[in-house]
Amino acid sequence: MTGAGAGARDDGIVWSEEVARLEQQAAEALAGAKSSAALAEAQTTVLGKRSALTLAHRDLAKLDPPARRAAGKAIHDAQTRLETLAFERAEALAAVERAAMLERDRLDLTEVTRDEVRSTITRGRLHLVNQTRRELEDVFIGMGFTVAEGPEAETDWYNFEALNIPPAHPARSMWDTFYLELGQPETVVLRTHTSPVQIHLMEDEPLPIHAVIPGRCYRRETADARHLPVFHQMEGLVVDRGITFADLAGTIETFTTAYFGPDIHSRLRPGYFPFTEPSAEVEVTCTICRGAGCRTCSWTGWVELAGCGMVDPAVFQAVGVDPEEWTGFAFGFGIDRCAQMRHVIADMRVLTENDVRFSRMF
Ligand code: FA5
Repeated sequence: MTGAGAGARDDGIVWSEEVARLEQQAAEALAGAKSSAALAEAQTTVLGKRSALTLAHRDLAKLDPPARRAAGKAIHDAQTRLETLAFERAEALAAVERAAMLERDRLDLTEVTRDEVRSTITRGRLHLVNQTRRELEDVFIGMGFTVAEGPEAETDWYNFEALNIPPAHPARSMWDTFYLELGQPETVVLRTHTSPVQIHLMEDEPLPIHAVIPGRCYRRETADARHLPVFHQMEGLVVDRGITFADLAGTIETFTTAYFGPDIHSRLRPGYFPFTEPSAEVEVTCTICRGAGCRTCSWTGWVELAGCGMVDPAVFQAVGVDPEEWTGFAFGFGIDRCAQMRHVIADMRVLTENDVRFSRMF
């Protein structure tokens, strides 16, 4: 037995004695381990690839077939018994260690004064995105808007078709969509934006409408400094008589000044959305680099906060609103994006990490 230092022998009795001796040594090493870490080490030594018992297998080739079988079985049985022993020892040690940990972590409140408790326990708070959603709601409520909600799972009709995006319309590629396995294939989606709630409101509510709709949206997108696959938008919809683009521009300007303060530079750029005409994008100077260009703003100096525009007559027709009598505007702000620019957060992904050191900053 090379591993056991016994040399090549074919004497079955010597083999079984040697295996018994190795098993005894190994069992003592396992039983003597005082912690889970020490046990893991002992297991590697006595049962691992380089253990004496494993190496003993190598010498079996030198034995006669009957002696080889007997010795092989003796080694295998010894290893099985040692594995059981190691398992039982691991359970016993884990129980002792768990009990010690509980004892260590136990709070003895009888020894803590009320002031000490106050100084160690901090109050929880809303996540920054929820704080921002509430702040945006407050600004719009102050401007005369009501707050509405809508479903996160939508049919294709609400998310796309009623918004003037028929099947196979090229604009569908603007939104990488998660489809749910419900009904006919590709008929139910996780909403890609809050705009379908415009349709629900026009179907369900009497006109005029002045509403904002906060909510979660989903897109098959890889997260990066400005994008998350699950994010939040604040939709706005105004339908009334005599509404013009000037009302939209004034509303956006009032909102950005109220939320970001008078020093922020914002602008409207021409944009395209199938459900608004004309359409625009709302941008602000990147607060990370103050317009100089950085990774967050893709070196443009500007960050897009929202899409907006005048409600397209095709959308009014889809819900039976007379476009001769009513006009309106709509917008969709990214809530996470607003929080990012307002609080100068270089990478939006921190919003999903739930690191309390970050949460405590707000
Ligand atoms: C839309 O979703 C349109 N529904 C907006 C709209 C509403 C236009 C009403 C006209 C009328 P867009 O895909 O550009 O448009 O998204 C609007 C805003 O949501 C963006 O400006 C950005 O602030 C935010 N946003 C979009 N995708 C993400 C994302 N993956 N992660 C975080 N924020 C996002």
